[in-house]
Amino acid sequence: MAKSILITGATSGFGSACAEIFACNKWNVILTGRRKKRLENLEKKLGNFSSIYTSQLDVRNSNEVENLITDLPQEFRDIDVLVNNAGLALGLEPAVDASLDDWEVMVDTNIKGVLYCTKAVLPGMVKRNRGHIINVGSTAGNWPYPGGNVYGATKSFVQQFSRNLRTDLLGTKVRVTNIEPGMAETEFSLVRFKGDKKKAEKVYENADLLQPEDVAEIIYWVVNTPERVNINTLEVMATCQAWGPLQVHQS
Ligand code: NDP
Ligand code: 8X3
Repeated sequence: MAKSILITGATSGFGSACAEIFACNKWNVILTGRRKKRLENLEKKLGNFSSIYTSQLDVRNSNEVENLITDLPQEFRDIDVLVNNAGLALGLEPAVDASLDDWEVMVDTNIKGVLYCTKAVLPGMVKRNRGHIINVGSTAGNWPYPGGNVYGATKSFVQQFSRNLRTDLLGTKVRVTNIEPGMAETEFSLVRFKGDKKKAEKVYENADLLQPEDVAEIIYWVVNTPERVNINTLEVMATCQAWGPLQVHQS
């Protein structure tokens, strides 16, 4: 029987690339996101390779998440892998100038969304004594940068939540991995800069950054390691990215 994967934020970037690689490898794929048209297009594209189920939902809405799980058709019901990928950064201003509304959206999506999806899927995994939760963290959860204030902090939450989940799941065969990519060329910056295409393109200019399919391939590999292997965290950067020096303010 084909395995089943639920991907949040499948309408773009990492999520969409994950949908493609798992569908091409004959997994039953559950695709979610807010943009319905994109879900429909993906279903058309990937439906030739495997069974696809789409659901338009906002991960910030716990009822929508619960209903998705309750209403799944039989062939998708036993979820083997959950990819908690839906997420975003809004703004790059220093904390003093940042918008509180933006902070709340990031907390609600990147933290609460991960919690709602995990809580909805975990009981089935524990009952079946199999499954894998892949959380999409970020280098921003490990390394601070100016303007990364709340976005980075949400990803630190995801990292520690992933570790704590592992400790709670000890004795079961349910695995948990936090994937921590560095800068990657997706719609991430377009969203961060609220549709300002020029600003977004500037971030990726003249740099050979991570591509969505790079991250999807890593996730596919992590999931397909033997069941006895748990990759706890996997941090990955483009070769063209590295840390900077610590800053000193000299007056
Ligand atoms: P994209 O903007 O390309 O994709 C983000 C996805 O998240 C979209 O499919 C979007 O779908 C979905 N999403 C956002 N908010 C919600 C919501 N409230 N409910 C449901 N779905 C939502 O960015 P990436 O692919 O880059 O981002 C994917 C993940 O990777 C995020 O968690 C991000 O923080 C993380 N990340 C990104 C990096 C990068 O440099 N690109 C590096 C490290 C981590 P829709 O709008 O249709 O709802
Ligand atoms: C996205 C990577 O460095 O833009 O998580 O925050 S970064």
